[in-house]
Amino acid sequence: MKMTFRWYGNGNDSVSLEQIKQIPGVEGIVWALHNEPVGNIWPMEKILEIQKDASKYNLNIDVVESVNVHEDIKLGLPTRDLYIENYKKTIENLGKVGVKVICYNFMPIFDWTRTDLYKKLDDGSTALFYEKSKVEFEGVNPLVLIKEISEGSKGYTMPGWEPEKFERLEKLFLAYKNINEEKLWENLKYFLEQIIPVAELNGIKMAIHPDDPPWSIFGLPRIITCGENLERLLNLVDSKSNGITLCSGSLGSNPKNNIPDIIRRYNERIPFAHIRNIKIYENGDFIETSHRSCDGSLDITEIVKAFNERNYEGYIRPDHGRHIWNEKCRPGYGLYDRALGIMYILGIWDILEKNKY
Ligand code: DNO
Repeated sequence: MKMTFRWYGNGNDSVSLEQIKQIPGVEGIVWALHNEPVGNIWPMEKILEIQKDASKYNLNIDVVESVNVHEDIKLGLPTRDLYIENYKKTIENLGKVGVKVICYNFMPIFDWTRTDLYKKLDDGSTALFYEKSKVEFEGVNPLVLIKEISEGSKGYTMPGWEPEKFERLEKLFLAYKNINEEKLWENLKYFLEQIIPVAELNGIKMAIHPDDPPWSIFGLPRIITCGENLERLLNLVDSKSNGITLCSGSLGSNPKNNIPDIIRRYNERIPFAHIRNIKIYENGDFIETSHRSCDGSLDITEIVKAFNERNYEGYIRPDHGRHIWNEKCRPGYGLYDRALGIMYILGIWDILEKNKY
């Protein structure tokens, strides 16, 4: 297992590379060109800048999260071919600096969705929270809800919540009226059939991120939601470069998803994993907790064990953390709780390794 830490870039993150370097076990950053508009070719100069920054601290840049997929590709519009060509060129550029994994998602319009970014936990810390009744009722106005949530982000930008997308929200919703789950599968297949050979040639594994939460919201289709659909994804293009980002917290918010089982089954096609815990309430609401198993509903020990049993050699990162010790940071992406998460994951891993011999 190779430990990594998500970093948003100089001037765009409350956490510095120097701090990341001092977290035990971290070998690389998980990065992206966050200011590059979706659909553009990522310029070589900007990629090289990140490489230069990271190499000062001897951190690798093997994992990119995310090269986002333009909505026209997900919608299957005629303009998709242009954006797919651009995507291929970005893959080639990333291959030139030795990137090994590209995380992406295929969620229509919205990436990860929460209703409260600073919900108080019993210990006084705050964390990301999803309240079903705020999202899942007839007549919900996504525009109002999303505006309200982003305004509550205390000025930090959030990955997948690019403001320019929300200016086109009404038009996008109209366009998705013609897209059901099967059509979305078709559009994903079309995309993968073109980009996977390019990824193969460049030594890169594409790793799709599960939908978060893993069910339809605002009437939009969502397909990367469960073990069965992950298998369907893997079979769309049978290549080691067509893989999964195993995100425990995203898949895990549906209690029917057995995460250790999914890991044991597909580990060879999981080049990258996000590990975090969530506490699911009886009514289906959920909140992100510390990584520790007993603090949430997911058995993180069992999840790490499943990776360990398979001698997992892919990349792992702790996922969202709580906001603790008065840290001022991007929602879910502070230093302290994610660093604690790393120590917990590595602690479990080390014991399991020791017990092997
Ligand atoms: C949120 C993240 C997601 C994730 C994308 C991957 O914190 O987990 O935005 O990066 O869905 O494409």
